[in-house]
Amino acid sequence: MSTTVEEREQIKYKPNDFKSDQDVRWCPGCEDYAILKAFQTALAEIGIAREKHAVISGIGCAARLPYYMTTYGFHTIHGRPIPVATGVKVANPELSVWVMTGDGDAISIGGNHLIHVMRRNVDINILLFDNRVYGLTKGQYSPTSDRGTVNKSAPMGTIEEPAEPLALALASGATFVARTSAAYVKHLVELIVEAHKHKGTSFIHIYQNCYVYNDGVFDQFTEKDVREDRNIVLEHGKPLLFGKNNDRGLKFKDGRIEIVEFKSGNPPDDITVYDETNLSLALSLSRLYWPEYPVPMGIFRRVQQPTFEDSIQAQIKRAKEKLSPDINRLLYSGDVWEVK
Ligand SMILES: Cc1ncc(C[n+]2csc(CCOP(=O)(O)OP(=O)(O)O)c2C)c(N)n1
Ligand code: SF4
Repeated sequence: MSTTVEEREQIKYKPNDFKSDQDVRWCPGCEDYAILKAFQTALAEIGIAREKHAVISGIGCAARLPYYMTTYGFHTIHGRPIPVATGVKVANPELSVWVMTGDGDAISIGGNHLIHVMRRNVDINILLFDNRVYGLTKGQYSPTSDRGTVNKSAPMGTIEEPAEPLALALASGATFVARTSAAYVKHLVELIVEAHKHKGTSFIHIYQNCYVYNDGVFDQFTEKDVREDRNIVLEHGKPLLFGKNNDRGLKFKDGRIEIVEFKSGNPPDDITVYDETNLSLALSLSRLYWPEYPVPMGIFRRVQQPTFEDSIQAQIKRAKEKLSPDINRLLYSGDVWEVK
């Protein structure tokens, strides 16, 4: 018996309801599996009908993800998932639109689109799988690779400063910006659910281990025994504290971040309280990195602004009311001539 969308919306989904019949083709040990699992878990929690989601990707290992979902999906071309997703959202604002992209796809060839989607505030959700390497094409360095990375495409080490995706997103005007690691699945699920709730472009930067071509690049701060000392979790309205022994915090003063050490459990009053609407604070935190600083995770920025598709719909409505559309009048207006 067939069911209506409304009836299906009442169904309580389980993560496996979002699993397609396709064989997952990532290498054994790849953290893309963890992101897929987190995404399926989050969509089950979000609970809207499967056909109300569209998952769009470019090309790369990360970009295979739409095949593994029982939602709508489109595996497009390298670097172009964002323009396609923008078109999908503008044409059908009812859809929840997701972009699955790698650091090559989003920051190299697709970097321009990333800037402009954020500036426009299209209500789509972008998950950046950052493994700091081109996985699909067998291990060339990417724009997020650390300076000095040695691999087949840089046998003597890269000589470039890496791009910082979060700083790029913040500077481009993104209204929801977050970071986590594929090693923190529960946190990733929470961020995906929050991204879905946000109206406007949501950007989640995910550190993702490529087991084959760049294994262990994030281990220094994501391994279980060091996490608490080498990460700091940002929470709106809460002081910036970290450390297994609850004995360190961050102070934001005169545009700079300072680490403050204190007696366990006794933070001084001048530890900065996180404010997800403070752009300068978010930008300063986006540049912190281990070993000088703990690596920040969580929601860096969340603000409400008009979305691109709402503004388009409003403008179409105003134009219709004001201009009483007439296609013939349009075609024969201005510089029109007949070729005989
Ligand atoms: C126009 C174009 N240029 C280059 C390529 C080759 N290519 C395919 S995937 C890729 C990079 C993949 O890296 P990333 O986006 O970081 O994803 P990952 O495979 O690491 O998940 C490149 C350069 C292509 N398919 N199309
Ligand atoms: S090449 Fe790397 S990113 Fe691609 S599937 Fe294999 S482990 Fe994952």
